[in-house]
Amino acid sequence: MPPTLLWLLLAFNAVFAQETLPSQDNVTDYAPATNVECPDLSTSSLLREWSPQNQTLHPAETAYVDSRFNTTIQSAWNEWLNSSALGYNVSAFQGMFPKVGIAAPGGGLRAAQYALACMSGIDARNASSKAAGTGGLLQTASYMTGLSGGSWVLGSLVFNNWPTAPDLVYGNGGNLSGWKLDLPFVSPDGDDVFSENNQYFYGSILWSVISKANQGIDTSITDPWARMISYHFLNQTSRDNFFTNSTAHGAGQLWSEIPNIPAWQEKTMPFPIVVADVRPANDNSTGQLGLSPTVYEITPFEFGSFDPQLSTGMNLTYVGTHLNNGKSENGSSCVTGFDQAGFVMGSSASLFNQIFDFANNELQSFGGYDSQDSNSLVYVLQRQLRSVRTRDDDVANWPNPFQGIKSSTYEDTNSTWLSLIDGSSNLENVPYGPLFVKARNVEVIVTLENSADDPNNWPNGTGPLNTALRLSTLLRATHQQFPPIPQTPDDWVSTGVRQRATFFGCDPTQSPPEYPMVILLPNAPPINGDNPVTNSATFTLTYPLLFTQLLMDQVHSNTISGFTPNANTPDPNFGLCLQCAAVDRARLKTNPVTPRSSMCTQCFKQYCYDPNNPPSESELPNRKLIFVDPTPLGLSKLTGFLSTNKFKLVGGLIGLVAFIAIFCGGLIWWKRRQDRRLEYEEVNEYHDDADTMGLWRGQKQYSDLHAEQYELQPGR
Ligand SMILES: *[C@@H]1O[C@H](CO)[C@@H](O)[C@H](O)[C@H]1NC(C)=O
Ligand SMILES: *[C@@H]1O[C@H](CO)[C@@H](O)[C@H](O)[C@H]1NC(C)=O
Ligand SMILES: *[C@@H]1O[C@H](CO)[C@@H](O)[C@H](O)[C@H]1NC(C)=O
Ligand SMILES: *[C@@H]1O[C@H](CO)[C@@H](O)[C@H](O)[C@H]1NC(C)=O
Ligand SMILES: *[C@@H]1O[C@H](CO)[C@@H](O)[C@H](O)[C@H]1NC(C)=O
Ligand SMILES: *[C@@H]1O[C@H](CO)[C@@H](O)[C@H](O)[C@H]1NC(C)=O
Ligand SMILES: *[C@@H]1O[C@H](CO)[C@@H](O)[C@H](O)[C@H]1NC(C)=O
Ligand SMILES: *[C@@H]1O[C@H](CO)[C@@H](O)[C@H](O)[C@H]1NC(C)=O
Ligand SMILES: *[C@@H]1O[C@H](CO)[C@@H](O)[C@H](O)[C@H]1NC(C)=O
Ligand SMILES: *[C@@H]1O[C@H](CO)[C@@H](O)[C@H](O)[C@H]1NC(C)=O
Ligand SMILES: *[C@@H]1O[C@H](CO)[C@@H](O)[C@H](O)[C@H]1NC(C)=O
Ligand SMILES: CC(=O)N[C@H]1CO[C@H](CO)[C@@H](O)[C@@H]1O
Repeated sequence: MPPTLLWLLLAFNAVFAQETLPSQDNVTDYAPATNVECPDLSTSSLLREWSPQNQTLHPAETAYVDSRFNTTIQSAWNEWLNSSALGYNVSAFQGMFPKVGIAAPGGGLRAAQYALACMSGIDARNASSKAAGTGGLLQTASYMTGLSGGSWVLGSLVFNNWPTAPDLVYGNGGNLSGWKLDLPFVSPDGDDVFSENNQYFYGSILWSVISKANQGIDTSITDPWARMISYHFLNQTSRDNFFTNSTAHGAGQLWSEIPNIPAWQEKTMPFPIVVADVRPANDNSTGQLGLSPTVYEITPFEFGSFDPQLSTGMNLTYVGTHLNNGKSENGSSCVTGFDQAGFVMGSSASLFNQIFDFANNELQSFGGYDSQDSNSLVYVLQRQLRSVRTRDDDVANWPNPFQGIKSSTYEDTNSTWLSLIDGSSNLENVPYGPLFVKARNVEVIVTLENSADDPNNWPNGTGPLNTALRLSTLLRATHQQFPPIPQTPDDWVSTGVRQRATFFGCDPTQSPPEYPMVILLPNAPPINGDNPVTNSATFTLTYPLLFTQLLMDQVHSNTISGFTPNANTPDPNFGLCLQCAAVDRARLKTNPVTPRSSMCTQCFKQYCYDPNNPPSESELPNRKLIFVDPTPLGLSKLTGFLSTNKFKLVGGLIGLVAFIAIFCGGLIWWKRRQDRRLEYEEVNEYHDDADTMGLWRGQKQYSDLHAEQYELQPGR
């Protein structure tokens, strides 16, 4: 038994041994309020339904997007575009600029950092981006979507008042404390989970989750996960107060309260949307999700979907309320405060399902263990996998507000609960769906693509290809179509489009255009031939500061540089070329149509993907594909242990699984106690296990390793 894992498992006992919960703090603000008077449902509905043929946006969304477009965004375009160099008379566009959306894909902390650095490369507030001509695109965005790790950067920007990238990630010495990614998610005080500080941390997290469970709301592994995310991505947590109960650590910050944030009121932020998938109730499989289940979106106003089968939005303020046919199951009583920012981000990043599948497969594929240590590790993990699998503890539990709605088309119309899972579960790792909704009329989609598709964690088009397929089959009537792209991952690789900025959909044939312009800003090896540090593994959950700095700088440099064919130097015209791509749709709205300028025509030859004349990877020489860890001494003891034991698992994965093991045990125990109020008795069969493993057994009748150690006994 590896000592570290054992400590992790033991930590729970210590946490739960402390029975009395003092209530002097506000991490309990994580608990939703359950007995809130519902609005008068006879005059107003919490649900907004539309037909697929006649989609409507929430009026408050339209109001925000329009008024931002007419004010802030107009000046942003005028400040960004270098009209003389572009060869356009920008005034002739008469303010009919394209509507821009930005998509931040999933991929854990790599994705969050990549998206942030890439955004900094197109941010007018960054001097070098501004000088390169790329800085300014960010300010034109009407929408931004995020999924999984991409939802963390989105939520973090929004709830910290839309700061610059360096202020957000490193802190500003004032009210922003940085992401603190050098503090491990799982055990922020270091490998010794028994340390006083780690114990405080687990205690505070569990206290939050328990306060939610106390309201009678089903919790799951996503809840402690959501709380851990909040310590890094929401404000209120600094290095000084990390291990204290002196602030709420992000608890109580609600997605529906985004409109109170100053940057919203000043209209400096795009309209934020988080994407999550669902495992439908009738889907028994534990493997890959298909493309047909509903894809959900969470805006500051609604939880819902524009997928034709649902076409309904639920008032986000009341989203914890279980509705049946639009009526509260609890009469006039509703739930508020369920839409915790951390929980929204945690739901979108609820990838435990995949982790367990992955871990299970990986573990099974390791046949001959020679060390006793690895045997017991595998043994413990497998028991955890079993205990989690059957209980829906690996999903985010959302009360279904759509029960009884759209009964002829909606697959979860009979479900009381929705099992939300990671937004990438259907292989659409880029949160494109909301941006293609016809009613939103987005004309330019900027993709901060850093999906870890190939073995070196570089993207290979898997996400866009799956979205294109979903759009052209299930969503034909309700969504715009994807522009032409290489048709297989192999083609994405051989054309090189995944390794440098590429514009898709440059030459639509219809008016209005049959698809938006898609600008791809992919995670790629440094153009100068340096070793890459930006393709770290998705499950790496600790980044030493130096690592973060190198990653941010490499991404920044690639983002502002474009590429020069057959060379390792930046393209001095890339800034202008990005402007050409972003503004191109405006030409088509003038009467007569403004011809493309010669500058932009030249740019498009280099950066547009033309399916009839595809480019080649060979134009991108000397690119190094293999990740080189810039901070090898920064490895945690746990990772070190695993590498010496030759576990070829994705970095950090085991740490995460161990963490999950801890919390699942406690949560399952807690939930059962809540639900049934029965006593537990240790099963003799497991006594011996526990003894050989040296597990702590206190004076209580139960230990809290995990539920399999107990059997329900009828209450005495
Ligand atoms: C579309 O929906 C809106 C809002 O529900 C409604 O006002 C309008 O009449 C509908 N239009 C059509 C053509 O059905
Ligand atoms: C924004 O401008 C458009 C076009 O000028 C106009 O139709 C619309 O009413 C304006 N919206 C707001 C909220 O000002
Ligand atoms: C506009 O582009 C020209 C030519 O590339 C360049 O010399 C000039 O500095 C640019 N102006 C601004 C404001 O970026
Ligand atoms: C640019 O367009 C505006 C508005 O159409 C027009 O008034 C102006 O004369 C144009 N400028 C040039 C140099 O063509
Ligand atoms: C601009 O980006 C560079 C590279 O990441 C960074 O070093 C610099 O601090 C940034 N400046 C601002 C003002 O954000
Ligand atoms: C932290 O976030 C909350 C909610 O968005 C906000 O009210 C508060 O002002 C923020 N604090 C700082 C220091 O940014
Ligand atoms: C915060 O409260 C929880 C729950 O009572 C407790 O377990 C934890 O130790 C507390 N942290 C500190 C620093 O007191
Ligand atoms: C789901 O699995 C259970 C047990 O394996 C089986 O009894 C049930 O019929 C399955 N349901 C569906 C809809 O496949
Ligand atoms: C949610 O419902 C409340 C009460 O009816 C209402 O005041 C609020 O505007 C609604 N919010 C949205 C986003 O529709
Ligand atoms: C919902 O339940 C009804 C009644 O049991 C059944 O007829 C219907 O097929 C179910 N719908 C779905 C989508 O499962
Ligand atoms: C592309 O990525 C998928 C996973 O997303 C992987 O299975 C496949 O092998 C990759 N193909 C290439 C050519 O990189
Ligand atoms: C400062 C503050 O708002 N403290 C509150 C924290 O939460 C407890 C109850 O959970 C309240 O009593 C405090 O007023």
